[in-house]
Amino acid sequence: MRLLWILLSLSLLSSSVFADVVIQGFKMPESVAQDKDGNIYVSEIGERDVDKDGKITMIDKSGNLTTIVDDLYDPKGLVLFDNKIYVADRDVVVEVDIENKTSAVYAGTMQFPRSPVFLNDIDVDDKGNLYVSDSGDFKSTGQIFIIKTSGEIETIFEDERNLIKAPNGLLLDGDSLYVLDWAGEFFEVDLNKKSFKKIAEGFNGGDGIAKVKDTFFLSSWLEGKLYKLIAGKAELINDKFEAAADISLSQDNKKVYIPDMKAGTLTILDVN
Ligand SMILES: [Ca+2]
Ligand SMILES: [Ca+2]
Repeated sequence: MRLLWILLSLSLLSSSVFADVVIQGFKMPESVAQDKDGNIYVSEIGERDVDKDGKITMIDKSGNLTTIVDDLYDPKGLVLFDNKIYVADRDVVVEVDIENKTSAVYAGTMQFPRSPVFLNDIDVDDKGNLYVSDSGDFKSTGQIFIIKTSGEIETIFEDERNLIKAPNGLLLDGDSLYVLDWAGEFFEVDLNKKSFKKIAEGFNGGDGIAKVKDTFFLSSWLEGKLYKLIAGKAELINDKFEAAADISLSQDNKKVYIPDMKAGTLTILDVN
């Protein structure tokens, strides 16, 4: 796998027109993020509902793979902040110290105002407050929490009409929090007004969100698809995945990383 990645990297450098780079060998990869130095971190669930086989794997710039921690349950969404990784792991948020390769519970189940069932995606603001989605029963019991730097955890707004059923993908952009619902709808939450509106729909089994300027990339886990969304209009750009999970952008905004949970791969797609 390591050699394959290096070969692909070399071919990438030598060619301006290239196919997607696919890195193989992950066990149920769910989420991905790149740090400022170019290292890529992937969460791997391992076997579902099996504890202590969940991992965070680092891919460095040379293509070497290193296990950062391997004692997690079913890790999903991850985000980087201040040299640490925050990862949604079932009903807790775990803090991973990259340097020391250790993990510790950062937000425990009982700290949440309502017990989370299926914590899924996570994002962070510039102060270190974490936003985390709970997909609940994947039908109608989802919630979105903020974990403040003080340790206090709150639901971010009351969705009395239950319009957001099973929030999965989250993306923070200024005062907006974008939410991709497993039920297929895409929402923008105004964090100041604590109100939200629907931007688009039709992403059944929606999972990850990435954003470059006014262009969104949205994945459907159920349909194995990647969409581009501009001004509310969706365009299918790839339907070859088995289960396109929680996508993210490269630091230079030129590539989208797509973990395929069923295929066990990470695809690097040039979107420049
Ligand atoms: Ca597991
Ligand atoms: Ca997800």
